[in-house]
Amino acid sequence: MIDAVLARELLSGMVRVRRMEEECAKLYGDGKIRGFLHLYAGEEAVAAGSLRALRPEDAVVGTYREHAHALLRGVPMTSIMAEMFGKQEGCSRGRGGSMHLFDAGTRFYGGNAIVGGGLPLATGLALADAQQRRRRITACFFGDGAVAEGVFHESLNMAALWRLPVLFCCENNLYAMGTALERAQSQTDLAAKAASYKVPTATVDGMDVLACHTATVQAADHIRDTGGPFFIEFRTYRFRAHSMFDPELYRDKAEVDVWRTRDPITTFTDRCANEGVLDAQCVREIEQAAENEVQEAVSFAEAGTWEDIGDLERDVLTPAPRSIR
Ligand SMILES: Cc1ncc(C[n+]2csc(CCOP(=O)(O)OP(=O)(O)O)c2C)c(N)n1
Ligand SMILES: [Mg+2]
Repeated sequence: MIDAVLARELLSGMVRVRRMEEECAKLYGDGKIRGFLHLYAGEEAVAAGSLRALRPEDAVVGTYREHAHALLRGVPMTSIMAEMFGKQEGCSRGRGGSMHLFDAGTRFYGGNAIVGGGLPLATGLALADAQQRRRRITACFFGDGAVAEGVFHESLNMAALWRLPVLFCCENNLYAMGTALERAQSQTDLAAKAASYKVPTATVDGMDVLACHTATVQAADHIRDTGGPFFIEFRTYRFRAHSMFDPELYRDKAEVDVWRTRDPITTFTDRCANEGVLDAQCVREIEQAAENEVQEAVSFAEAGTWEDIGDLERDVLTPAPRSIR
C-alpha cells in the first residue's frame, strides 16, 4: 500500500510541472517567452520521485531541461516564470531565461546549456563537501547524450577514485536531439558505463514515480553511508519535441503514442485510485492548486519589470570592444 502523504506529494509534484510547462508552451506561442525552451512532458516522474528523496542541505545541478528540477527543489514558480519572461524578478534576474534557472537559496546550481556541463560542476561541489567533511549530496541530472561526452567519464572516474558524494541521475529518454541512443553509442546500457568506473548503479523505470523515489532513497542512503558516488539510469521518454524548433523527423508518431500510454501522471493517478490511496476529489484539488499556482506565476511575470538598458554591462567582466558597441 502506497503511503497517502507521499502519493499526494508525488502526484502534486508531477502535476505542477506539467501544468507549468503547458502554460510555457502557450506563452511561447504568444511571444511572451522567447529564445530556447525545452519541455519535460513525459519525464516528470524522474524529477518528482528523485528530488523528494533529497534534503535541504543537498545540492542539485540540472541541464537546460531543468524547469521541473528548479520547481521541485523549491524555487517559487513565480520567480521561474518571471525568469522565462526575462524580467528582473526572475531567479536569475531575467538574464538567464529558460536554460539558466539558478537559485543559491535552495542550492539549485542551475540550468546549464552545455551538454554534460553540469557533471564537473557537481563533482566539484561534492569535492568541496568531502574536503569540509559535510555529509551532503550533490544530485546531478543529465541526459543520455551527456554520457557520450568526455566530462562524463572524467567526472565519474574522479568521483569514484576520490569517493565524492555525487548522485549521478541520468535521464535516458532515448534521444539526444534527433539522434537515437543506438545510433550514437556502442554500449546502450548506460549503467554499465558507470559500473566500469566502479560506481554502484541502479536502472529504474523512469515512468514510475514511486520506483524513481524508492531508488533515489536507496541511492542517497548509500551515498550518506559510504561518502562515495551512485549512478541511477532513469529510463524515460519525452513526449514533446526536443525544443520548440524541432520538426521531429527522427521518430515515428506511433512510437510517441505508445509511450504516451505510459504517461507517469495518468498511470500513477489510476494506481492510487485502484489502491484507494487518493480519491477523485483529492486529485481535483491537486489539479486546481496547480492551476492557481500557474495563474499566479503568470500574473507575477507579466507585472515584472525589464532591466534598465543602462545596466546592460553590469556584471559583465569584459566590456564589448568599442567597435561593436
Ligand atoms: C557540448 C554541447 N554539444 C552540443 C550541444 C547541442 N545540444 C543541445 S541539446 C543536445 C542533446 C542532448 O541530449 P541529452 O543529453 O540526451 O538530453 P535531452 O535533451 O534528451 O534531455 C545537443 C547535442 C550542446 N548544447 N552542448
Ligand atoms: Mg536524451
